[in-house]
Amino acid sequence: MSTEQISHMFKLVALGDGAVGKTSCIKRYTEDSFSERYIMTIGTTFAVKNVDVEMPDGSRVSARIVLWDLAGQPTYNELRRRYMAGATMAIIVYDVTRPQTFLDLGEWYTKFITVCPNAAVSVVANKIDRSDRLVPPEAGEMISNWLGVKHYETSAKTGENITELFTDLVSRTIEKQKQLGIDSRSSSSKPFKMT
Ligand SMILES: Nc1nc2c(ncn2[C@@H]2O[C@H](COP(=O)(O)OP(=O)(O)O)[C@@H](O)[C@H]2O)c(=O)[nH]1
Ligand SMILES: [Mg+2]
Repeated sequence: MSTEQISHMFKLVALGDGAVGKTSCIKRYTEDSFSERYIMTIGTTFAVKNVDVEMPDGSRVSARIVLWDLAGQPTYNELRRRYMAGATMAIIVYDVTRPQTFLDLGEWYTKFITVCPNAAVSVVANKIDRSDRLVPPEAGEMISNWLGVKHYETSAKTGENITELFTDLVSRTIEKQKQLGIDSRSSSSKPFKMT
């Protein structure tokens, strides 16, 4: 896909507790790779992915997603707010083997939606390949109904549902921006802008 054909540009942020698999989901999606080792990188890293999505009306749209991955858990509200600012979509990830990461979802959601009220959000139950799963699928369904967001069950390790998760977010973002009357074509959006 050449740059000229990209019609939309979006910023995505990955949220959720430490070690739930945020970096792994992004790596699986952008590089189709996975590492068992847990590497805590310092600062914010970016990945870029061009996608071609089919919209509900059958039309095809090309978009570029800039995926923001914040290493570590920001203690300062201001840093977290800057990281989230301008995002049109977010994944809020939890680890199905650690219930506490599920319990923390609501707080992540509130923090994000306060900064980006119009963004498309998906809650992600990650590590479903593991046999020591503790959080059942019903719990994820419940919270997604409660928050009014979509819910995906994924494994960054096997790649299950990873592409579906991101592709769906892009088409929902395009729909949402259309409804809001926002021109999200690349000439007018600034996914690298820090406020
Ligand atoms: N079994 C399994 N392990 C995973 C999965 N996703 C991430 N991990 C592992 O969980 C650890 C933390 O992953 P990472 O992506 O760095 O988490 P982050 O801190 O949220 O970015 C690493 O050891 C990964 O290999 C998954 O879907 N399945
Ligand atoms: Mg990470």
